[in-house]
Amino acid sequence: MFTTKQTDAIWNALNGFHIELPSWGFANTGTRFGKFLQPAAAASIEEKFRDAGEVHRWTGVCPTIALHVLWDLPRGLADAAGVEELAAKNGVRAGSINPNVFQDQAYKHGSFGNPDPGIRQEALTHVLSSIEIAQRLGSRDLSLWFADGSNYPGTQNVRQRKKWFEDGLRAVHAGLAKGQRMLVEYKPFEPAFYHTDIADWGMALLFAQAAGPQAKVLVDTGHHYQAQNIEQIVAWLLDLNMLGGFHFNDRRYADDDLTIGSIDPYQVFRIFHEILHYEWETGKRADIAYMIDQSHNLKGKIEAMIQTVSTAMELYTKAALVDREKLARRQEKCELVDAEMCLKDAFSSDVRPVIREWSVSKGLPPDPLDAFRQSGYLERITAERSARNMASVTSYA
Ligand code: AFD
Ligand code: MN
Ligand code: MN
Repeated sequence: MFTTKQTDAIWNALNGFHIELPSWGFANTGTRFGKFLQPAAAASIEEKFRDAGEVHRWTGVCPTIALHVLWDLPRGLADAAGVEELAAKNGVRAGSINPNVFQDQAYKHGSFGNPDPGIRQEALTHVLSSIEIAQRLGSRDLSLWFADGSNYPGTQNVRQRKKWFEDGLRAVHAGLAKGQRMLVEYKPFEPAFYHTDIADWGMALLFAQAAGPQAKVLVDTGHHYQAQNIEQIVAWLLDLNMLGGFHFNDRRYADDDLTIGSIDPYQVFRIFHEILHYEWETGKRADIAYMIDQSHNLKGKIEAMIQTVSTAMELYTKAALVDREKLARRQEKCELVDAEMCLKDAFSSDVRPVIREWSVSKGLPPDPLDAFRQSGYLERITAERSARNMASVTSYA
């Protein structure tokens, strides 16, 4: 059983915990080998808001939904008014705004890093229009991911592209309103397979610092080489006040976009621990956007999202159980096993009963997944959407 101090730590952690849902996590997605369509998948921003509202209704910690400009607001600013209505109707607000400079044919050789100045300008114009949408929707964060890179040695001038990115990101920063942030995301490879222009946390950090004080780094947990120590990167960015937020997912091999904690829950726990230890040591709340960036290709979209949110709550509250005074003393004295046990004791605690108590105290169900399954919502949207969703499926005999 937990002491009062431990129970309070869990409750305090939950009272301040929010995690943002990705609109694209409710729609049919796939791999480069194709998509397996789901009868109940969302196919419009209306349906994505509705499904996100369902996840927030049962979990209570997902008040915002990240939007992808081209996919969710194809008419740009003209679609913003509709988004506000959807937010009011479904109880979730627009969260971070994701420009899309990686799908259009024009971006075949890159966006901000494209040798063609006209295409670099086209990409910048799109990102600046995304800032306008963010301002219109009251979204603080612009979430920037670039697929830019090259596939073969010698095909692009890496240093020149670095300069073009510095210019482009500086121009984006100049377009930000007061209080807005631009989060620069890095990724070592995919879709580029020889070099990616923003390939690691160091490049993202330097680009963000060059762009201006409202630029921060976005850590996508799937965007690291297998052996990388992500929590060490998190600790450095915290210390530099350059950690803007996360795209959470899990991975076995690469950017697999699996549900949080499905492969390595201890790694997510260690990331949360670094953040909570920073807050304990500094007395400052880390101003971090916790966001999900997953692609539920095969799992049911809404079930997978509820599972993800519940897992994030568990790992975050486990990290809140670390006895920080004891840990600090043991680290100073290099009492290695005892120091490590401060983390392992917290990680091995079953926080689910206390989370259930907290949920019930907030008028939420003790088991959000069960509540969702009992609600009949999945049956209703399947009846509404399956004919449309499965119409394009042709079975191969
Ligand atoms: C893909 C990219 C990157 C980006 C996300 C949403 O790898 O993580 O943040 O799409 O645009 O997962
Ligand atoms: Mn991401
Ligand atoms: Mn990714």
